[in-house]
Amino acid sequence: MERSGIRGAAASVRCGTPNPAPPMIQLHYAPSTASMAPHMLLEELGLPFELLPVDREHGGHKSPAYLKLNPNGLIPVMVDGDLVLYETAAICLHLLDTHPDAGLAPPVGTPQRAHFYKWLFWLSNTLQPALITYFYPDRYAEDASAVAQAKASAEARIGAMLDILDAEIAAHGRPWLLGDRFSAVDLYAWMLCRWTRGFHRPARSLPALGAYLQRVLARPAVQRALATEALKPPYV
Ligand SMILES: N[C@@H](CCC(=O)N[C@@H](CS)C(=O)NCC(=O)O)C(=O)O
Repeated sequence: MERSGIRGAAASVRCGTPNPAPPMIQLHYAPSTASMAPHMLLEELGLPFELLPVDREHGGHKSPAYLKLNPNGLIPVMVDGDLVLYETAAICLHLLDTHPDAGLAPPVGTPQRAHFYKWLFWLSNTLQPALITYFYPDRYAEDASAVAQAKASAEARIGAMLDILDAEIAAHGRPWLLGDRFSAVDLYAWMLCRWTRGFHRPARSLPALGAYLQRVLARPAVQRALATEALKPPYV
């Protein structure tokens, strides 16, 4: 599935010398999974890219061909020329590093950049694993009651993490997680908050966090990614 061949992938010729365009970035993805963050980021960056659907239903992410790209058998994987990269946060950082002028992360070496790292790591190594426990509790417990307990305890821990996000946004009173500057952590946070939409106390129900999620949702790049992934409301 080619998503954005429409945007400038053609080779150009100058003074008779072929000047082939660089290969298009490819993102191995499945709708509503962790591939959403790099997908939305690619849209924000306005880059040409190709989405390659992974057939999750039939274990496409565990196939020998996919395991060569990511031996963990997890989605997403990004291919950028010779670079094959897994881990969602690493993919986002690579896209930001290669497109510094887009301004989707604060400048390196600044306190704002340090907070950007803090949130990116917190989201990917604290909130995201707790969500994985919630969605796959049977991987963490054996019998039915222990599985139910693992799920309930994950939901409670995630609730406390959502409170931290809500408190941060309420405390600074600015539109985005870092304050006045929209950045890639907003996309990452939105993706993870979206996954709580079936919770007893979803992210959208928290006052400051709920309004923030609507601001991220309103971004045209986010809308384009949702449409491409054929997702249906409620989006968050
Ligand atoms: N740490 C990995 C986690 C990725 C991950 O958990 N992907 C999920 C989809 S959201 C997946 O592929 N799950 C399939 C499975 O666990 O078998 C990352 O951030 O890329």
